[in-house]
Amino acid sequence: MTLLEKAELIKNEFEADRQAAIDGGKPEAIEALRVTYLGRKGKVTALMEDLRSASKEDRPAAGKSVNMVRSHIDGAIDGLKALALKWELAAIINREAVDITLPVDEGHQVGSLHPVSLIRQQLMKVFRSLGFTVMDGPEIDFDFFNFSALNMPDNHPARDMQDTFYVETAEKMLLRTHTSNIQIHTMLNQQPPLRIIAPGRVFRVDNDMTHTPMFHQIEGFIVDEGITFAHLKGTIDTFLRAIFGPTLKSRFRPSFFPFVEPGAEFDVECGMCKGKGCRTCKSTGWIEIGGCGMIHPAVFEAVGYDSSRYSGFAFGFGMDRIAMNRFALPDLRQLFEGDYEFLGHFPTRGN
Ligand code: FA5
Repeated sequence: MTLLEKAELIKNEFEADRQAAIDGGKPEAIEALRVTYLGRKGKVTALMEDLRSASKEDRPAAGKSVNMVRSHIDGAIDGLKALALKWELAAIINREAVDITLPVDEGHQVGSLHPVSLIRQQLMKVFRSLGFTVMDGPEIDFDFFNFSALNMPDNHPARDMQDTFYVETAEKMLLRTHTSNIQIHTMLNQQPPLRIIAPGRVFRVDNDMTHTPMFHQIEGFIVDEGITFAHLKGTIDTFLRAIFGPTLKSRFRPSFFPFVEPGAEFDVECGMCKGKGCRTCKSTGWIEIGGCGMIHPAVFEAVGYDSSRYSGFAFGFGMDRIAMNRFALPDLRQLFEGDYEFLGHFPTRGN
């Protein structure tokens, strides 16, 4: 048999073996095939050795044909190796398949929402139904947005009401102490009418039963022609009754914030003692949950609004305080201790 014939025969044998290996579907058959043809003692290797002993005249034609068979088998084996990998992967997936229709293992507990998330979800639902747009703002901000533009220039004594974490940067930056910075960001970017709600994290150097260094506020404000304190009262009344129910006892107290005039603070009856007086409410029977008022003309001037045309109200409420009161928690810090047992008592979903 000539070398050319031998090469042709090996090619045909390979084709038959290849088909058998594919039909068998076993990855190990592919490796065996490679060894049979390309291994040290393989059929193609032997053919290459035969080529060395071919006569000078036969060598070019025989060499061409042997090389063609070799590269054909080489390429085919590479293809088969990729196929073998696919088979292996399919076998693993099959072996480790998860039957999602099986009942949940009794030992697993379903997570619940954090109390503050529950309150935020409920509040957002109410405010969306009242036509408010949700805004966000930076937690690390320039002094200007957190203080100066809110009618608290440098050295204003009201800055001491909110003990601040400063960030060491060339320009004066800080962790925002309240969500009121969003008032300024929004008003500088948009023209009235505005109806905005903005929940977010805020930070202060604070730590006791009703204060934590990180807490959550929800800022709300409306700017339009003809907005009055009655709109503010109506809005607060609506959203608090949605959280606490229609029998909620609450009160407005006159108070001072440089960015509103007049200003007020808002208290609800202490959820722990139902107004009788306890450690949590410092025997007053009330828990302060937020501040509010009519937006000060100086704020409108800082953002370029015409204060003779527009009026507006703003409020900033503590969502942790609302959660504390709603779920009758004696200490606000419980919300941030990550105690799985404690957190597991709350519903798994909001509304
Ligand atoms: C403010 O932060 C004002 N920006 C609110 C405001 C907005 C007034 C718009 C007028 C117009 P105050 O510092 O009182 O106000 O905080 C508001 C609420 O955040 C408090 O009533 C309380 O519910 C909550 N709060 C304040 N400090 C803490 C704290 N350290 N931990 C938890 N809640 C807090």
